[in-house]
Amino acid sequence: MTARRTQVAIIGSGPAGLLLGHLLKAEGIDCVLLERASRDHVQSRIRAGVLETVTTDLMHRLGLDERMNREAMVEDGFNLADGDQMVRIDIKALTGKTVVVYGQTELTRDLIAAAPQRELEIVFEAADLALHGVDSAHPKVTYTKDGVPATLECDFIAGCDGFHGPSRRAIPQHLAREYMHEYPFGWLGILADVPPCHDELIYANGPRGFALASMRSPTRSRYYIQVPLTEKIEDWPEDRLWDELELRFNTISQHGVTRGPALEMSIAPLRSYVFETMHYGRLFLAGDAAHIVPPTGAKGLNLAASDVLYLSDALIAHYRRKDENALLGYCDRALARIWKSERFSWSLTKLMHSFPDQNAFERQMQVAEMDYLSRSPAMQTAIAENYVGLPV
Ligand code: FAS
Ligand code: PHB
Repeated sequence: MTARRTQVAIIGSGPAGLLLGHLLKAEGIDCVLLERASRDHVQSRIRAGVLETVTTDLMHRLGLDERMNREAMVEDGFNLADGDQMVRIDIKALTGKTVVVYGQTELTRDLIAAAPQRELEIVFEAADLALHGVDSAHPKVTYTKDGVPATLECDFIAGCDGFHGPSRRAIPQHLAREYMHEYPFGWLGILADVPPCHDELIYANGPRGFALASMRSPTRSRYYIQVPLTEKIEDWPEDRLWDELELRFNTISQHGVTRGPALEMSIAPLRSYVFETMHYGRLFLAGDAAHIVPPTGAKGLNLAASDVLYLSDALIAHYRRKDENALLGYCDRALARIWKSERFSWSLTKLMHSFPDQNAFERQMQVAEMDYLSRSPAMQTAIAENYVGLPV
């Protein structure tokens, strides 16, 4: 059993773990990332696509934004449609801010590629990981690497291991509160090297349900439609999905849908989830380990970024100035922004999806809200300021 020491043991090398690792290393704080999956698997996952300023600012602060600045698409607006009625939300005019389209896959690749030269150690394929002594002064993490047991002793553990990771379970149930809201549908997504049907994102609702036209580049598109939770990927031959997408977007988009072979197709369930507390002893949770939002508001990755901005601030204050207040204040500071993003993601999901048990009145509420939105600069501003990301 090899035992070694670091200051902060970070579990998980998704966006939360990687950004935190780089932020701490940049301040001379020692840390090691322990990741269950292989490097290839982590780098091949297709997830987020829209980045708020909080995330792009962190990449800029780390000096890791060169490729993002070269390849990302800056979006001044996005669109909400109900049937053939489409409202453009001019986020640039309404907030002075923009968002960028740059795949989480690319962001993850940039952060992993920069790790060696920044001496940020990432242990991939760290199996059988377990947390110990999180409520003591000497926490540690045990795991096996290539079948060899190992121990990482540390001052703090950052649980950045996503919704299905072990960190959250290390917090005694009686000290925590869970909030869960599950939606009666999932998102079927497809990624293909075809030009986007519109120059900006379109979120579309209608009699056939929700659909999203997004992109990764001028030649790579990402589409989603809502599907019942009972549906399997086998139920969706590619042509059936392209037929559906043409029905949804050909009448409202600038260019119409171009078909092409799928690079990836997957179904993701939709849920809203918050785990309170994000701090227990020497353990701190960040990102999807503590909260999930439905992807409708494009908030998941960006909330992971704001969490690690707050957590890195607190750890730097601890190591630099022996200031314990920031660590004690981390949870409230993060949750304040998390709950507002949960509300926005939930309300946009309610507005833009058709619910199986929806009655005529509820449907009329969606139609009336869209009509009000199309005429109200105040309502558009409220949506715009949430979409670009609330202040950190
Ligand atoms: P992650 O889940 O990304 O990373 C956790 C890491 O921990 C993983 O690498 C995992 O392998 C590792 N891990 C787990 N258990 C472990 C163990 N026992 N030991 C070691 N490591 C372990 N968000 C947006 O902001 N915009 C979008 O457009 C958007 N679209 C999305 C579309 C889909 C289909 C999905 C599913 C999500 C989307 N999201 C979006 C949300 C998504 O981006 C997440 O919020 C983001 O990945 C959260 O990052 P992390 O908290 O780092 O968690
Ligand atoms: C995506 O491009 O994957 C994407 C964009 C916006 C969302 C969700 C997903 O709200």
